[in-house]
Parts: sequence; structure tokens; C-alpha cells
Amino acid sequence: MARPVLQIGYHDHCFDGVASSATFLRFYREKVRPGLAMDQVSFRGLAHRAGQLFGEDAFAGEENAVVDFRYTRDPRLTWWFDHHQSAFESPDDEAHFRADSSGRKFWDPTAKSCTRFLARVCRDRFGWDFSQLAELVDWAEVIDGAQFPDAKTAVELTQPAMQLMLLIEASKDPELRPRLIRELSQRPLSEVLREPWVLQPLSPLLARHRDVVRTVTQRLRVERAVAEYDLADLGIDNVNKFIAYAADPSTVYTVAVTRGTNRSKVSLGSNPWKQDLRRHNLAGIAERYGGGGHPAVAAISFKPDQLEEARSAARTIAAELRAG
Ligand SMILES: [Mn+2]
Repeated sequence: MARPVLQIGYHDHCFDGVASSATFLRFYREKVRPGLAMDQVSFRGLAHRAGQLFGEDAFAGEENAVVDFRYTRDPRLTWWFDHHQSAFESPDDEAHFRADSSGRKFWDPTAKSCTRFLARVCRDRFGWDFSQLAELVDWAEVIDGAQFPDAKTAVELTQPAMQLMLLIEASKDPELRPRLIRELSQRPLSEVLREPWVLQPLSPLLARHRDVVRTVTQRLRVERAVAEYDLADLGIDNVNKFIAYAADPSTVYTVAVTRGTNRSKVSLGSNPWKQDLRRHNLAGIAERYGGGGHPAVAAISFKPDQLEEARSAARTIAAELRAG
């Protein structure tokens, strides 16, 4: 591709990241550059990891948007939408954002999903009607805000949109998420969910998901409402966040260790159905280790070979959460 007119960087392997991108893409092609051809838009999945977050090719477009991911002072960043508490790597980054006068950078750490936050900002500031994407926006709010009726629903994935969540989180096909973003920007969610290229790769992932649910349920150690499990030997980076709450509803916090290709990771979560018992800000805890996220759910990335450091951090944090 020649230099893309627009490049969208998004939180990779994340339903809200994909949905935010699709929503922004539609907004951009309707309100900012009407008639912009799809092949003039490129996509870059961004992942949290130990070290540099934005590679050299992260801002290859004439305009560059980043959604559902960290802020950067890079002058090539033209649009930004995020809702993470840990949006800024340093106080200088936050000061830079606060001094921005472009009117194109937006942050609301109280928003449940970046998708609905973005849709509403584009409606209120730019007079854009997002009703065509209502289904996608509503599902992003349910999924990223963990607004499920119960843990079982969140783990069993009987609803097609929940299966799409799994596909987005687990698929290793680099073309799949950009394709989903393009399609979801133009067609209703329920229609895209029936596509063979969506359904086909899902069945092995669903089978794998059921295996992981069994493994987590077996390995889970719950002590004083804090659940710990270690999946480093499975080589997976993303695990459904709700398995512990379905397996043992007395769980208030989870501390999980995983190791994927690019990082060892400690995931911190809190039971969405017991938020009245949550006493800790998990993003705040994760930030002490260079990680981040939201008060109710956060993560810390380590280098892939720093598994023992990750395990040791997990033990320390689990003890801190138990101490109350
Ligand atoms: Mn999000």
C-alpha cells in the first residue's frame, strides 16, 4: 500500500479495541473524509508488553488514530480515544494531553467501553449519528464493562457476540481483526456473525476454550476470596476473565499468570458481581509494576523469559489482596 490516508492503531485481541476501530472508521468515512476508499486505510494491532509500545510503523498514515490504547506524545498522532485509568505512561504525557488543543483527543476513565465513549463523543462533538452501529456499540459496553447477567453467561459463550469476543481474543490470524473492523464498520453485527469466515475458525477455538475452562477450574486455588492460577505452560496470552467466578462464586479477586509469545503476564481481576466487596484499585497495583488497566481489571507485562519475576509479583499481589 502507498502511504495510507488513515491508520488506526487499536488494542489488539480485544473486542472493545476492534469495535472502537470499526466505529471510528465509519465516523471518519462519513464525517471527516467522505468517500475515502477502504484500501486507503490501514490497521495496526497494539499490545501491552514490557518496553516500547509503539513501533516505528505505528504512525504510517497521513492521519493516525489510536483507540482503546495508551496515549503517546508522538506528533504524528492525530486522533485518540481511550478509557483506561492507566492511559498515560508519565505525568508529562498526561500534561501533554491536557494541553492539547486539536479537539481530537479524548479520555474518560469512567467510561465502561471505549466504543460507546467514542460513539458518543463523535455524536456530541461532530454531529455524527451512530444508530447504524447500535448493536456493536451495545455489545462492546456489555463485554468491556462486564455487564453480563452472571459468570456462567460470560464463560459458556452461548451468544454469538460472545463467541466473536473469543475469536477476537484468541485468533492468531493477523488478517482477521482488520477484516472484522472493515466489515463491522459497514454491516450490522448480527450479519457479520453469520459469515463462514467468522464461524469456521470459531469451532476449534471454542473447543480449546472449554479445555481451558476445565484446566483453570482444576488448578484454581481460592484462599480468603483470592483465586490464583498459573497457565504459563499452556502458551496462551489471553484467557476468559470470568472462569474463576463461575467455578467459585465466593471469589472476589483473581491473580493469574500466563506466558504467550511476546510476554509473561500477570492478570488481575475482580468479580463483577461482587464489586461492593472490592477494596483495591487493581490499576493502581499494576502500575507499581509498570502495568495498568482499570480499577476493576488490570494486567502487568513482563518479558517472555521473566516468568519467575511474574510469578513472584503474582504471589506478592495475591498476599496484598488477601490482607484486605
Ligand atoms: Mn476497552
